[in-house]
Amino acid sequence: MTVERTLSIIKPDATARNLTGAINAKFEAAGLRIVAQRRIRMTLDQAGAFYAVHAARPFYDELRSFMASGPVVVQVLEGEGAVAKNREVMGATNPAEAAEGTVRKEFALSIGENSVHGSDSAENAATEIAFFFSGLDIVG
Ligand code: RTP
Ligand code: MG
Repeated sequence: MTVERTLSIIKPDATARNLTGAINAKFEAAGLRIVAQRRIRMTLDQAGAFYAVHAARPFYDELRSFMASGPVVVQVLEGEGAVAKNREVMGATNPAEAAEGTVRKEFALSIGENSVHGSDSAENAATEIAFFFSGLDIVG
C-alpha cells in the first residue's frame, strides 16, 4: 500500500467535550501522522460548501448548522492507506453500528453529532485537503 493523505475534522460535539487529544491519540496509535492541524470556526456558508455533495440530502441543513455551531479541528492525516485506515478508526456513521474501540463507538452522541469527519476516497481527500490547507501548511 502507498503512503497517502486524508482530511479529518474533529467536529463541534467533540471539541465541546475537550476530546481533541483523545481522538488524536487514536489516530496516532493506528499509525496515522497528523501532518497539518488547525482549529477554526466555520461559517454556515463554509460548512455548506464543504458538505455541498450532501446538498440534496434531508439532513443537509442540520449538518451544516451543526458544523458551524462551534470550533472544529481540521487536520491532514498521513500514512499507509490513510483514507481507509482513518475510516476504520472512525467507525460507522451511526455510533449504534460502530465497532468497539472506534472513535464513534466511544465518543459519538448520535448519527449527526458523530465526532469526526473523514474523506471517503483518495480523490475526495485531495479536494477536501485543498479546501482548508495550502501545500506550505502540510509538513510530512
Ligand atoms: P463524514 O462525511 O462526516 O465523514 O461521515 P460519513 O462519511 O460517515 O457519513 P456521510 O454519509 O458522508 O454523512 C455526512 C454526515 O452527515 C451527518 N448525517 N446525518 N441525520 C442523519 O440521518 C444523518 N446522516 C448523516 C453525519 O454527521 C455524517 O457524518
Ligand atoms: Mg462522508
